[in-house]
Amino acid sequence: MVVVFGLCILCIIFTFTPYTDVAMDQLPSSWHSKTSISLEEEAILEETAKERAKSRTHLENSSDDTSPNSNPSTGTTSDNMGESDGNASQGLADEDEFHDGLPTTFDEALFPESSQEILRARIGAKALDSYMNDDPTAIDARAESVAYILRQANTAYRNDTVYSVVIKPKSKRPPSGDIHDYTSLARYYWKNPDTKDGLPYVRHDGKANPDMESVWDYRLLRKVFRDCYYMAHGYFWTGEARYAEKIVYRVKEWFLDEATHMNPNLKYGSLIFGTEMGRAEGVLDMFKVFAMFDALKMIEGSAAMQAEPQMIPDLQRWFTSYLEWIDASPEATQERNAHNNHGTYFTVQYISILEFLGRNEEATAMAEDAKDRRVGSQIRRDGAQPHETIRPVSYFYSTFNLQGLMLLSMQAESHGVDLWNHKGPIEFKTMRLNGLQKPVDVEVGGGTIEDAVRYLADYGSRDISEWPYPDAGGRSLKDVLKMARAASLIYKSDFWPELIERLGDKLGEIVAQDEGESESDAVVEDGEPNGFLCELGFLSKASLWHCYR
Ligand SMILES: *[C@@H]1O[C@H](CO)[C@@H](O)[C@H](O)[C@H]1NC(C)=O
Ligand SMILES: *[C@@H]1O[C@H](CO)[C@@H](O)[C@H](O)[C@H]1NC(C)=O
Ligand SMILES: CC(=O)N[C@H]1CO[C@H](CO)[C@@H](O)[C@@H]1O
Repeated sequence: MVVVFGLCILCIIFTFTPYTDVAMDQLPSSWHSKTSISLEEEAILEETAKERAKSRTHLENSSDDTSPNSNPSTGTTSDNMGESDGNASQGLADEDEFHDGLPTTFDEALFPESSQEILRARIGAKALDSYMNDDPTAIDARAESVAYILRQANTAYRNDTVYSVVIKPKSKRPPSGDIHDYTSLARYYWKNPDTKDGLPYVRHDGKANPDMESVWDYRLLRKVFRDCYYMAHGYFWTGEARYAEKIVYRVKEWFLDEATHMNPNLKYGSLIFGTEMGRAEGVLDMFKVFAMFDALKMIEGSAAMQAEPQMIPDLQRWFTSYLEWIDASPEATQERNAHNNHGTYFTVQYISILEFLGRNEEATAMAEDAKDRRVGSQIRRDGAQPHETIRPVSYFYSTFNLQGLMLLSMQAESHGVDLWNHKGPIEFKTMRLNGLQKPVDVEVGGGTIEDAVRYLADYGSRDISEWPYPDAGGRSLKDVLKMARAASLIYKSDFWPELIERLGDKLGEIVAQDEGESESDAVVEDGEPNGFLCELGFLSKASLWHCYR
């Protein structure tokens, strides 16, 4: 009953998108598609919109460590959902003013012997040597990446505010009345002007309700993951023990402490006030939990972890209950059954939790199942991803989904399952996004992840008007470049160097246009520069960590 009601609320959300599949000519020239996106996706979209402005800031100021404009105490959360790669000013802090002696740059002398051994063991001494020595930019890339992560880690370390679901206002408690229940609000829903209590909320497309800002559960959940990930890297690259201590503190605060813990469910994820349950899309809120698991693995040997022998078992109990909730929840089941990025990230999330729980056989089975369910069914032989290109924001979601498929392939690889080279059978799938519009037959299958990366990289390097699908969103070419570089490491095909260069040039052109002047070194990544950490993660076959983004 509840589910049906939830679905009907979703049914109201339509956009009419003319659709022409120029590449394969399979679809009718026009049809209706529903836009139903999660907080995660909305946040990413806003991030892209800001990307141009941000990359400009990076260019101007990223190498300038002495900007008088910096304000480290406020610089950390001006990002949209605690999730963007940050306000450039946060990197410009005059670190000295803190007098806390946290490291700020990569220092060979501080690079722990134990970390060096781990790198050699997980990547292979020979492979690591050739990665670091064959590319003349690798040493600089390492320095740049570590400086970046230390800025993130230091900001995270210094933040002493409470991260917890219990800080939301009383008036924004979910229908259960339990403040420990995680609650995130659907972005475009407003108080109903026609009812006394304003319920149920009604949708105003494209107009975000500022009320959302009063509930920080989503923002803080993601911040826990992000902070832990970067502090763990801080620990790994510098040996600074305080980062590990703070990770333990944050994990206990968010998941375990009596007063501040979150209950193990996302019942009220992406909630529309006035309805009883959250939406399936809310399940996506948790997918970056893999970054926290990576962090816990990276600080395993720290004194802070050894001082808390109960933490991991307690956290495992938490995630065991959480999976029980997922398995029983109709919303989560709807998410599991999604054919697009929602399904991809559902599997990413579920496998990372199984791994954390040591349930490796189930993780392997799920990875095996992902061959056709996630990879085969989503990539066409030309490399397009039909389940994303049918959406109004097509290039961007193709990118987002492919990032998920690459994460998934990394996970699968560590269980001995090869998704990288998997191709699904070529077949026609009847697609209908919300079960209401006329279904259409679309060709799917026949392409690998490499084909999909190549497809996006190639179109990314060309003029935006050449993209054969309607597209109401932007492009995140930096993310595509990162994927292309990773793909070149994984597949080693001949065409990659040229394509990466072409894409890099295109990105440089865009940045230079924005600058109003030409800049030869204009290819600057938002976030962790050059994907250095990401590439090491791929080289280690996920035994070190996963790409954060
Ligand atoms: C700490 O994090 C919270 C939550 O994101 C934020 O509101 C606050 O401004 C941060 N404090 C500092 C000092 O960065
Ligand atoms: C960075 O943060 C500061 C302080 O919160 C803000 O004034 C500034 O506009 C932000 N800059 C960018 C580029 O977002
Ligand atoms: C875009 C931006 O933040 N630019 C700043 C870079 O740093 C100088 C000072 O070093 C500022 O004047 C700019 O406003």
